[in-house]
Amino acid sequence: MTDWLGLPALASAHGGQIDGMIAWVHVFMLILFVGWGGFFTYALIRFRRSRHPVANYTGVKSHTSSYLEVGVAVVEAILLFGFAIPLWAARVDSIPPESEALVVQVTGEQFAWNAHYAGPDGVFGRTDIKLLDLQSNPLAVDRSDPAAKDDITTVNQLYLPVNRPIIVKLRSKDMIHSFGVPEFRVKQDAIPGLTIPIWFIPNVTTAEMRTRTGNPEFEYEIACAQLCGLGHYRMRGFVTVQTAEEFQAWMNAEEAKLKEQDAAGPDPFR
Ligand SMILES: [Cu+2]
Repeated sequence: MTDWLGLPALASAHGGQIDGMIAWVHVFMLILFVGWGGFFTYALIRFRRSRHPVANYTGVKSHTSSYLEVGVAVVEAILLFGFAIPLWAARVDSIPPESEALVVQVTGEQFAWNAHYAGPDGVFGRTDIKLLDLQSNPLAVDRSDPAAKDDITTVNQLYLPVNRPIIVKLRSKDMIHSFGVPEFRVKQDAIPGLTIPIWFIPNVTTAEMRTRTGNPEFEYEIACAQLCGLGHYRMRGFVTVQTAEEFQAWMNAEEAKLKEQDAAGPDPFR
């Protein structure tokens, strides 16, 4: 229904409402454009110099234009209070309980996206700034904390299960970045010092999307949507949306890797 907008393929549960809103705004703006354009043309002809050689300072006496302007304001109010604000409220107020969702901490930095999963215990392990190492431990996870032992971290790659609410807790290490995934109709600034939750339900797996778009290399892309420095253009991450089973298999494989590393003892090169 909103195909005519030419938006990126849709892959989240709430995205249809956003597209609907965008469509209404476009339709209304088209009506306004035609209306104002018509009025402008009418005024040019109706008040042409040959018919009105001398300016009339009294101006228009009819109230038609006032009524039209009130009409425009009413439609704008309907768009704002009837569509935009409720939609926004649903995004920022009705966050599902964390017990029903997958919670991922996503931390932006110049110029990468770091993801942190709590692992099977559902508890995010302690982080300690002293342990920060841009190469081996960009999130400064303290593996000596029992809750941190099963935590999974990735760089520029998110794995998400399909049809399950996802809560991304968005943070930034250095400056304002913006987490934008067009197919999910999600975009939120990451601000240093704040943890900002965003939530969505991805409802098309990467594999399905590859079939749908006919592009075997299709990937959901996290584009940094705030100019954040010289490397901004290469600040991109990818999201792989999987079935619940595939996602679990990925988690299990990561957990197995962590156990192996744990058994091998501390590795100074890790
Ligand atoms: Cu950025």
